[in-house]
Amino acid sequence: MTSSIAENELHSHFEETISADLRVEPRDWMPEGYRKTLIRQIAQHAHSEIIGMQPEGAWLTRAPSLRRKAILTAKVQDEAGHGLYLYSAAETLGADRGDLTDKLLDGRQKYSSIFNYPTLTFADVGVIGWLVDGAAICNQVPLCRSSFGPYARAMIRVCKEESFHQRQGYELLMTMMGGTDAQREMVQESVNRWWWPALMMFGPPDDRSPNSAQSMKWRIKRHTNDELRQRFVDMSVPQADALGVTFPDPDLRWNAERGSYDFGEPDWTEFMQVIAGNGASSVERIANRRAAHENGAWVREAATAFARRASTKENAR
Ligand code: BYC
Repeated sequence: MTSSIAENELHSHFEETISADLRVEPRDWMPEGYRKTLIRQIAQHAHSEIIGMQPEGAWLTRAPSLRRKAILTAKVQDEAGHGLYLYSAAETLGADRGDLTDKLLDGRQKYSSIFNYPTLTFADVGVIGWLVDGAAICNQVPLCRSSFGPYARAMIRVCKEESFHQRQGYELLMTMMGGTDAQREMVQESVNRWWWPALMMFGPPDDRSPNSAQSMKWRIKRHTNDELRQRFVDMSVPQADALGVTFPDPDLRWNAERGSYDFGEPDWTEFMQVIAGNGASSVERIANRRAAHENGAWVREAATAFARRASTKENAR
């Protein structure tokens, strides 16, 4: 009886915190569903950052100049940093990082669909910066106001860095568009391959998004998948015009009544296939991640041995 009264009070306090638009912090009481949803989303996000190093990382040894190589190295390292902030945010909810990695490797947790496509040309590096980081920013800026404090704070830093990534991608494409016909064709061909997968990053349409309604109530998410997808299309079309490329969508046109662009439907069957682990590069991405994890075992062993020794010394004092 007493405990259920106490539980009700905790619940009301949690609801008041959410409706006053304050932040829930790790030591605060929270419903189990809220904790689980956050761990699911933050882990998926962290895995995406880490797996997301691979498609661009594949071009590090083939960058066309020292300058491009230095820029790309810095970007890929930034993504590793984002993964680390996010795993740390998940740990504040009681998740164990080793366990999250196991779940990624055996397919119990997902990572973003976008990283299951191969990078075939150097133009892909620019297009990923422009469209993939662009979509990530569109999705993540509202997450800076997410109700869970550590996630919201991690997002502020991530978004600053992603904006820089988007600029470098766009600048690379601008340079290529000012080059030869072959370079311009390479950019257009890359845009044609990445446009639809970029739209899929926002998740399934709202009427097929099982988690959105509850996540919006808890203010983990601030906008629905379709709202953010629309925002991204509206933002990207003028950028494509300025660049001199087109998007591969015959239904894309300005709708003056809505004050937004109408656009076609992404291939949701392809999306479901990709998130089920059947994307063109899915097997390779997980195999590389597994190999990196296994090759890093000695580092983890050394680090934990050092931590154990340090704490034994501390206790002996
Ligand atoms: N890919 O009910 P829904 C980046 C799953 S990369 C794979 O709408 P929710 C970057 C979803 O998890 C971007 N799976 O879900 C890095 C759920 O399955 P489970 C990473 C997807 O969570 C390097 C099911 O489909 N960003 O930053 O309400 C270089 C039903 O979906 C996807 C984030 O993760 C997808 N695209 O909404 C450059 C942002 N979409 O978990 C860039 C944070 C949906 O029930 N995450 N699913 O098995 C979010 O905002 C939300 O989790 C989503 C999905 C909008 C992605």
